[in-house]
Amino acid sequence: LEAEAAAAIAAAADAEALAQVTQNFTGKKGALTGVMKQLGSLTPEERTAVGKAANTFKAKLDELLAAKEKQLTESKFASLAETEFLDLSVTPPEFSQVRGGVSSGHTHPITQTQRRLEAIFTSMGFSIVDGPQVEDDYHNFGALNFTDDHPARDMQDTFYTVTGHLLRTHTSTVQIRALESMKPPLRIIAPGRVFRYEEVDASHEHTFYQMEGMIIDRKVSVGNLLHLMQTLLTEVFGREVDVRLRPGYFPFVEPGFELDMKCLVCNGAGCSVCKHSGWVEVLPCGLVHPNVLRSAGLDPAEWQGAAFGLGLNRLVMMQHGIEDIRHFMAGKLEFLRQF
Ligand code: FA5
Repeated sequence: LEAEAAAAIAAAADAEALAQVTQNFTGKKGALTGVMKQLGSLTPEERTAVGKAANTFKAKLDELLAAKEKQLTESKFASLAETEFLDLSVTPPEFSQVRGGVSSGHTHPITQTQRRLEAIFTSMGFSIVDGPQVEDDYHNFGALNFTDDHPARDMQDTFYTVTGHLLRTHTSTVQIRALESMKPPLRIIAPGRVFRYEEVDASHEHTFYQMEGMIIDRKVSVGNLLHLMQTLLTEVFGREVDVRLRPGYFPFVEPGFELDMKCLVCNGAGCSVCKHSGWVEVLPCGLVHPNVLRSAGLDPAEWQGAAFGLGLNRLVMMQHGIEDIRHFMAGKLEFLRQF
């Protein structure tokens, strides 16, 4: 029996074959099991002798099985190493098509436009300032002349945290932060991420980007504001674009305006981005409200301000003819590689 077992084990080519061999000897109907079953019908002396022999055989069998199993595992890994090793010096075919074989990443289309705008505004003497994304009611609303029961609070549906803070709904919070930390005259831009509890569709995201701009000086007019916005749009589009200016209401500006752009996704013909109106809201703006200046400790008789709040996602959509705002955060390389 021992020679038979040794031959069967040696012949087993893989783990399944080895399991079968084990079964053949020690399974329910196995050869060794058969021997053990007969022990009861033997004389006590025979039983001792056969029992002992059976135990020795079992020990030998286990030893052979274990050795074979080890050998099979080792040779399996050896062949895996042959067939499945990774040559890290090889350029994957998918990437070799990009930029002549060298794959390099690039910034997100929103970041690209943001950086261009930062360059043009810093060249005009603006500083880039930042503010927290988790804000308090005072910086998002109170200091911006929204009273507690102001209906305009509902214009921007807000995510609140359990600690009573909120996710800023606009970059206008940074107007207040800048007024707290800088001395006028000042010129700032504040690009950044904002959040609204919003039903998502082709032109609305819950998480999007704005770029705030503000100038505070002794004499600031609507003319200054229009010039700034014209510069901004010409820089991004490289040509004059069709815009329309309407009165707009925001508690922190007086007067306030909405600047709309002719929709460049459909060329004004009507699509889901412009809600079939042919126009897209991109640049609300106005002169800083005296109450905002006062709450920052500035005398409105001495200081004036102008501010705008650019919707960066929508601007970039107009720039590249992007038909759905959801592409920006979808993380799809097919989309991102186009820019
Ligand atoms: C504001 O957020 C004001 N803080 C803007 C402002 C600043 C006015 C300074 C006056 C002075 P509004 O809620 O309209 O305004 O948003 C500004 C822009 O952000 C919109 O024109 C639009 O382009 C963009 N926007 C608003 N909601 C969304 C959204 N859910 N998804 C994508 N873009 C949005």
